Amino acid sequence: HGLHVSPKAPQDDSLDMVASPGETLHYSVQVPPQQPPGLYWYHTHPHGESYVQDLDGMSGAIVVEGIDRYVPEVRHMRERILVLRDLVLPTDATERKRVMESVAMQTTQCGTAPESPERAFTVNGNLRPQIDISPGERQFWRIVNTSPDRYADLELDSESFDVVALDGMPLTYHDPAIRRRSMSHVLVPPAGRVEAIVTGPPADSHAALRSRCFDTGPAGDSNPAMVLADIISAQPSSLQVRRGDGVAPVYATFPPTVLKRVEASEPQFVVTFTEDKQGFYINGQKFEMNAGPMLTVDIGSLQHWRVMNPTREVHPFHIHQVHFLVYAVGEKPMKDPVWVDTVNVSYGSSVDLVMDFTDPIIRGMSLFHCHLLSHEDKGMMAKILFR
Ligand SMILES: [Cu+2]
Repeated sequence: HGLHVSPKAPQDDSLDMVASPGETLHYSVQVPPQQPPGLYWYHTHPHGESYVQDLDGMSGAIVVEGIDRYVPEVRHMRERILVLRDLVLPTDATERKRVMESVAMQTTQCGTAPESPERAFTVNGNLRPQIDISPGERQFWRIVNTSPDRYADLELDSESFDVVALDGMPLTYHDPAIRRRSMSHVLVPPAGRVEAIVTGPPADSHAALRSRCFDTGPAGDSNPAMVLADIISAQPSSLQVRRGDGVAPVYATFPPTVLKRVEASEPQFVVTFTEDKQGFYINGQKFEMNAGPMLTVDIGSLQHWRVMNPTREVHPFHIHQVHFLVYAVGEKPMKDPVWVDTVNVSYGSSVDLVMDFTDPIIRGMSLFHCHLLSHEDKGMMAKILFR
């Protein structure tokens, strides 16, 4: 997920490489030198089964090394990889209450979603683990939300996240003037990642990593606030400072005039998410395994896309093989545009994107879809041919 690699077998082919029971698949993925270094992940992608397989845990984190070329200070920090997964709440009422209480799950209605919660987040497989950090210590946290459909609106009690990368993309990668961004909370949609520097709270304070209530809309699933982990004051640990590899960082800057021209142009393609009792659709079409591509794009271009969500619930938009710049929400310009590979599209709203189709490595048949995997399974996906 998120790698700028070929969509052709035996690489990132999500269409034809499906292992039947007893079968073995052999992948050989060539990650290019220009891949932005950061946190990525992998998960199975069989249309119709993606949701249950991801929920069952068929996924894992991938680190593309080299982020310290862009943010050298992380060489001096303890690094943690935090994989968020789901624990399905027990059906037994007493057990269910016990689990909900153990993570201090919000019991009042969260947002406009009327249903009661079904899951709790785990961190590296544990419900509400403890994370050690000494007062004032700075640690480098790399967090991936592998949930098939839960949003993690992450927050620290004590302070802000010093964000250095989103979706594997260092903030500085497209703009050397930006190094880090202080954020009081970070919305990590299903499949999203955040990499941030976190500072240890004072010794006498109780602090936690939390997920805030996120409003998924009147037709959405309940996504209540809960504690993900307790942050425990610990003695400073001895740390071996990692050495850099001596490779200079590469930047991929687009001239501001070029980006502005694309942003100001009419959308070259509009993605509209819709749903009804029979299924989920992109531009009125339900995904068909044997159908041709919904569109073909020629490699070498930046394109303005708009993603519209007229439904009554949120949908996270994702496209394979590329990152895109999110620069407007509800057709209003964003103060701090971000390069990501997965973006939430709020209900009754839209996002405007600059798609980066410049890298010839992505040639082949690819996919874009809603990353609520039950929606993808029920048709909210389409093919795109990179030519
Ligand atoms: Cu969706």
